[in-house]
Amino acid sequence: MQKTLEPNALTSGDTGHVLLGSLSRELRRHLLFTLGRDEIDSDPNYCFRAAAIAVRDRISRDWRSTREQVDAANSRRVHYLSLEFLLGRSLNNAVLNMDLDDDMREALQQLGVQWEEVVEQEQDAGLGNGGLGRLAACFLDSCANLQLPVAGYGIRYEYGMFHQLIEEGRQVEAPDHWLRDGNPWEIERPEDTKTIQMYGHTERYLDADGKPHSRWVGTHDILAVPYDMPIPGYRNGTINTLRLWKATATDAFDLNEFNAGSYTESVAEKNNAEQISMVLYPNDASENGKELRLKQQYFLVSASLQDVLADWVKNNGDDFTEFGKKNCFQLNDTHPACAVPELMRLLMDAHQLEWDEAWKITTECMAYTNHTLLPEALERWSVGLFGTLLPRVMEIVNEINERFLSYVAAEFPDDPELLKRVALIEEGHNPHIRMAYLSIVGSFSVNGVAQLHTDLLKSGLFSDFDRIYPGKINNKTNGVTQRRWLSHCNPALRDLLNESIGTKWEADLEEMTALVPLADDAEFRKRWRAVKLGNKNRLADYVQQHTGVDFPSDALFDVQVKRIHEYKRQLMNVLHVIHLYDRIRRGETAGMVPRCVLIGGKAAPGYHIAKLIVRLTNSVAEVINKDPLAKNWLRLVFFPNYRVSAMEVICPGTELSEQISTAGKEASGTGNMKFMMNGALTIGTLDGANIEIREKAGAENFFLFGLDAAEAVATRQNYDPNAIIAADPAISRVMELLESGQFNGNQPGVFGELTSGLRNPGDQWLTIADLRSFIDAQVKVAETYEDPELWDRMSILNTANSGWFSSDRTIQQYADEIWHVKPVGK
Ligand code: 26Q
Repeated sequence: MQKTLEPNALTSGDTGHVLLGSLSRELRRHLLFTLGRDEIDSDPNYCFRAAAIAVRDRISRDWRSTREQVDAANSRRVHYLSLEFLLGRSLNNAVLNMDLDDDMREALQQLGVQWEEVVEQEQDAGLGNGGLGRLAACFLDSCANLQLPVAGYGIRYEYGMFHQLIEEGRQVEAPDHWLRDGNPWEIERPEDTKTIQMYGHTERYLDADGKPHSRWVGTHDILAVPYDMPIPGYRNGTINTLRLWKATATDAFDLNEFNAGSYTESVAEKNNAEQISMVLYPNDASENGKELRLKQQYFLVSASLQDVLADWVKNNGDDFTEFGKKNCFQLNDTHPACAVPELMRLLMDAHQLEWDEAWKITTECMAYTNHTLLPEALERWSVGLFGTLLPRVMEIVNEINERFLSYVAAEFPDDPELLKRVALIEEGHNPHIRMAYLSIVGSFSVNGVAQLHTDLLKSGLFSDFDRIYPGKINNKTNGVTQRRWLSHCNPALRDLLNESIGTKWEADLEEMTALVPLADDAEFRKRWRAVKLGNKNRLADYVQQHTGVDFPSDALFDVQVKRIHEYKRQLMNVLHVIHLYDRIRRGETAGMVPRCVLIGGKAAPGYHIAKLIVRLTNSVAEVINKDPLAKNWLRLVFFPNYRVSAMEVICPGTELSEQISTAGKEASGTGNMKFMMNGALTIGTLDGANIEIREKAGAENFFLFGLDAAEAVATRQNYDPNAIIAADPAISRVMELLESGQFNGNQPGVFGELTSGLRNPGDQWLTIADLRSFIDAQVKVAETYEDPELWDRMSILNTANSGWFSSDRTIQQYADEIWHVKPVGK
C-alpha cells in the first residue's frame, strides 16, 4: 500500500519547543525521514520502529520535567542496582501508560497495518534469567506509577537470555542478538561515561598533610558508556530512568598500544573490553566463579556509584555529610554486592574521607534483598581471583572483615565458634569471600521476598546475623505490576472489570475487592467465563502455531511455566501426566476431565538434569499426543522459548496454575501472582508466596497438597521413596512405564538418571513423597472443573483478592519501611 505525502502535512501546529503533530503525521514523518523509507508503506517492522520513535518523542518532554522535579525536590533518592532487568517489550506498555492506545491504533490503521501485528515486531528485551530480573522490571513500573525518585542501574548486554530451540526433543541454545536492528527506546549519553579500573596493584602514600592513603595504580581501564531507557508511569506525567552501561575500550589504552607499534593489537583490545557487556550469564551453577562474571558485577557497581557520586559533587561539592541520608542503593541479590567495598573505596581514595565516616555513610545507604534459600546458590568469590582483578577492593573487604570480627568477638564473647561461622572470608586452602555476609554487614536492611522465605532466613541461613543485628532482616513480599500482567496482556478482562467495578484498580489493585460480591452473580460469571474462553482460544492458536499441537478449548488448561529446576519439580508434573495417561489406557476415566498440559521454561545450558527433564517432557508429549486413546482426554506440550512476551499470551488463557516446588525451596515465586490476577486457580505447596496467595484467596479457593517446609525437613531424615512406590499401585505403574522405556524412543536408559534420582533416599526434592498428595489434589481439581459455576466463582475470588500481589503494594512498603522516600510529582 502506497500513499503520497503532502509536504505541508509535516508541519506541526504546535509551535512549542517540541514539534508534535498528530500521531499519524508523526508516523509518516519518521518513516520518511528518520528511517529513510522511499515511500509511506505498511511494512510492519518499519511501522513498529516509526511508532516507537513517535511514542518516545511524546515521552521526552515528561522525561526532562521528571528529572528537573527530582533535582529540585532534593529528597532522598533510590538507585536499584541489578545485573538483570527483564523488560520484555516496551511499545504496548508505553502506549497504554501514555494513554495513546486509541490514537495509535487509528494512526496505524491509516497506514493500512494492524496494531497487533506491529506490536509483535518488537524483540523482547530479555536482559534477565527469570523471577529476579522480571521483579526488577515490575518494580521500575511501580516506582514510576507511585512517582518515586528511583532509578534503575544495569548492564546493556549485547546478547540477552539465550533463545531456546527444541531439536529432537532436546534444548539447543541460540544467541539472542536483540540489538541487531537497533533499540528505539535507548538514548546514549556519552558525556556521562565513567572509567573503571581493573588489575594493577595498590600503593601507600602520604598526602600533603602527611596523612597515609592508598592508591590503585597500573590498572587496565575500561570505559562505561550509559544508555538511558525511559520508564513511563501510568498516566501521571512521571518518566523514570533505567540507565544501562555498555563497556568499551579507553582511547588512552589504544594510544599506548599504538605507540608501541601494535596497531592491530590495540584494535583487538577494544574487543576485549567490550566482552564485559557482551552477554547475560544464565543462572547456572557451572558458571559459578567465572572471572568475566565478576568483571560484569564490578563494572556495573563502579560505574553506577561513580555516576551517583559525580551528581552529588556537582550539587554539593565535596561535603558528604548528608550523602547517606539522601541516597539509598538497593542491591538485587548479592550480584552487585561489590557496591559495599566500592563505595568505601570511592569515598576514601577519591574523596579523602576517613574509614569511620565512609563506613557510616555506606551502611546508611546500602540495602540488600535476598532471593534464595538454596545454600549452594549463595555467591562466593575466590580471594585469589578477586584480589588479582580488584586488589584495592580486596584490601577493603579484608578490613571490613577484621573490624566486623572484632566487633562480634567483643559483643559475643561466649560463643567462640560464632566467629568462624560469620566470617566474611571463609578460610581454607582456597579462601572465598561470602558475598551474602558482606552484603548483610554493609547494609542497614536485609530483606526476604515472601513471609516464609524471611522466616526461614532468620531461623536458618542468616540466624547468626539475626542475633548480631536484631531487626535488620525484614520481609517484603514480592508483587507484579497489574498494568502489564492484567491491563496489557488481558484486554478482554480489563474491559469487563472496567465496566463492572470502574478503572481505579489499574493504579490501586486493592480496589479489586469490589469484585467479591460479583462472584455470586450468575450473569457476571457467564461473562467471566466468556472472557476466559476467548483467552483460551488465543492461547490455543499460539500453541498450535509454535508446537503444532491442538488444544481443544473445552479442556482444562493446566500450565507450569518457569525456569527448569529440580526444586520446582516439573518432573512431578510429568509424573502426574503419565499417571493420567495410564488411567486412560486402563479405561479408568471416570471423574476425569479433558486436560491440556503446558510446560515451558529454559534450562541453564550446563544443568544436565534440567535438560533431561525438558527432553522427557517432549518424549512423553510425543507418545501421548499421537495416541488415539488419549485424544479426547489428554494433551501435553513443551512450549519452546518461554519468555515475557509468551507469558503475556499464556497467563490470560490459563485455568490451573502449577506452583509445586518442594516446600522451603522457592523464595517467593511471581508467576503464581500473575496467574492469580488473571483468574487461574492454583494447585500448590505451602512454599514461598503460595502461602500468602492461599491466605488471601481463601483456603477453599486453592488446591493445597504436599509436605510443608518443616515436614520436608523431617522427612529427609529417613526418606524411603522405594517403599512409597511399592505401597502405591498407581505410582508403581507410573515408575514402571517410565522405567520400561515406554518414552525412550530408541534410546534405552536415557532417562535413567531421572528415575534413579526419584528412587534415591537422598533426593532433596522429595518428589515421590509428595506425589500421592499431588495426584489426589488433581482429582479435586477435576471434580471442581466439572462444576463450572463453582470453578468460575473460585476464579473470580482469586482475581478479586489479588490486590496484595501488586508490586505497587510491595514498592510502597520498600518506600515506607526501607527507603524512606516520598513521591515527587505534579
Ligand atoms: C549466578 C551465578 C553466575 C551467573 C548467574 C547467577 C544467577 C543469575 C540469576 C543466579 C540467580 C539468578 C536469579 C535468581 C532468581 O530469579 N530467583 C528468583 O527470584 C524471584 C524474585 O524474588 C523469586 O520469586 C524466586 O522464588 C527466586 O527463585
